Amino acid sequence: MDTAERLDLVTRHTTEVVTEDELRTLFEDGDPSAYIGYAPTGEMHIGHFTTMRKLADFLRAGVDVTVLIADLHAHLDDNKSPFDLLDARSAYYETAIEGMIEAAGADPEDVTFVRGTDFQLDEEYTLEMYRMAAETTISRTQRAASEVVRESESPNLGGLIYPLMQTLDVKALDADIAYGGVDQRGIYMLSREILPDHGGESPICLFAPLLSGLSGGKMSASDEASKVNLTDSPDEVDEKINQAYCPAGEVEENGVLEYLEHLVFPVLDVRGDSFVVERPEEYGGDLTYESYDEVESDFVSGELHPADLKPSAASAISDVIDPVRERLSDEDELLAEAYPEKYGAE
Ligand code: TYR
Repeated sequence: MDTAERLDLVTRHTTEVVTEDELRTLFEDGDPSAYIGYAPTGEMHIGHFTTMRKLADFLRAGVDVTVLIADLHAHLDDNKSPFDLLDARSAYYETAIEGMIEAAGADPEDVTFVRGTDFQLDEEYTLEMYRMAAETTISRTQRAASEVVRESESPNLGGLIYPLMQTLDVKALDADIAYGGVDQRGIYMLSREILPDHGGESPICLFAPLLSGLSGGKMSASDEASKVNLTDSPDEVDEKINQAYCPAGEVEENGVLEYLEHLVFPVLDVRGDSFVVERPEEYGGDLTYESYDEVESDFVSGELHPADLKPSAASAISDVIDPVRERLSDEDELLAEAYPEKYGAE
């Protein structure tokens, strides 16, 4: 694969690359490495899968990939995960992420998994964190983390340490590329600014789009109807997609189309499959799509109606998440330990 092809693979379906020139130079110079971090908080859903799917592109483009299970971060962010659940949630995230990588057509064995506590308590790391704390203002740090860390009237100190540690992770993991959802932008822009003063290099950043919620607007962790969970049964997926905001001809905030564009088509592409919309003969019969753009253009022109799109989209989404669902269905105990309130014994 030449540099142009590798770059193409790595940057497709992203919202922003900071900067394209740096990325090109990196690929021309040798073997790049990338990392993505996840704080093991709530249950993983299809939004995570969309972001994760790119790891398959990285691997195919010859990029070394590390997944950081940022256990301490999950606690530092307003105690989203209680300290004594960090281990259980980390184990659940690891299993779910392996399932997603596999479902995306790559081998989870090719990815290195690391936990935050494996290295964030090292002396060198800790000392550098104190030095960073001495040199970075509260307002700059708060601004950087505002899209990630939970905000409240009286924020904990943990939310300020959080972005500093995320910055130090880039260096500790020796990553050339920091990859994540575009909500991570503020933090990594801070990293680009301050890491060179702390013995590291500014990371090249690659941001994935955040999917809209199925009810229109943002996806919400607490609104079950706003997203497809990885453990949802085909019937539940059907039901959620059927209820989803998907007005005829409208592309804006249309979660169903976004799922197709950012998850279903990239995965079908790897599997060499096309997307089929089943439609009664009287309405023109089945439609077969090789690319998302064709779907969008038929949807906008009115050739493809939401009532026909939804059931086919639901079954394609179900198909894509099926291997992850399978993997998790054998792991009752993992889920019960990670989320005792929802899955634990009464
Ligand atoms: N901020 C990420 C999230 O929102 C988690 C993360 C933590 C990412 C540490 C990278 C990192 O180094 O889930």
